[in-house]
Amino acid sequence: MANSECTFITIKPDGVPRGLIGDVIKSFEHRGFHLVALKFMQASENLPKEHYLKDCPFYADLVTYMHSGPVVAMIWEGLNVVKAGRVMLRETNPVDSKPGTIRGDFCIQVGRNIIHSSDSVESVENEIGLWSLPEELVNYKSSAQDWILE
Ligand code: IDP
Ligand code: MG
Repeated sequence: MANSECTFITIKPDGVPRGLIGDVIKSFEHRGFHLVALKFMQASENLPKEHYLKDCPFYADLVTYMHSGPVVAMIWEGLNVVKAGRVMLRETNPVDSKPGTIRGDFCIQVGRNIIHSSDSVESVENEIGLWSLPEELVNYKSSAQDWILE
């Protein structure tokens, strides 16, 4: 069912000390998405190594960045949430992201772009498995959903 589509969102290690956890969560909450798992954690070096593709030129820096401090790993559920999440983040390089988007409002450099969002429905399952999020899943009904979807 499209309403139960999930995406994997991570507030990266720069987003945590910059005090952006609440703003990111607020964006998804206010949009009408449903939080179903949340974990505040320190990633091992291995996690970003497996998460990202080895062939990119900035791979080593990316791996270091992604385990340089705690992250907030989450699963958000809702209608078309994968696509909507990408639109809310906007471009990988914040300089190309308009104000009003998460990256357009909260960061300026591609190597410190504060947030990850799954880029396709196909990648969500792999990513949440890798980050051990399925064990954090909480199944509950929010009465707000009756007012968010017809
Ligand atoms: P995405 O996060 O928007 O899906 P990807 O192309 O999947 O972007 O790249 C993964 C992450 O790698 C980016 O979010 C960013 O942290 C980092 N990254 C991408 N391009 C560059 C770059 O040119 N220099 C440094 N880091 C980069
Ligand atoms: Mg990506």
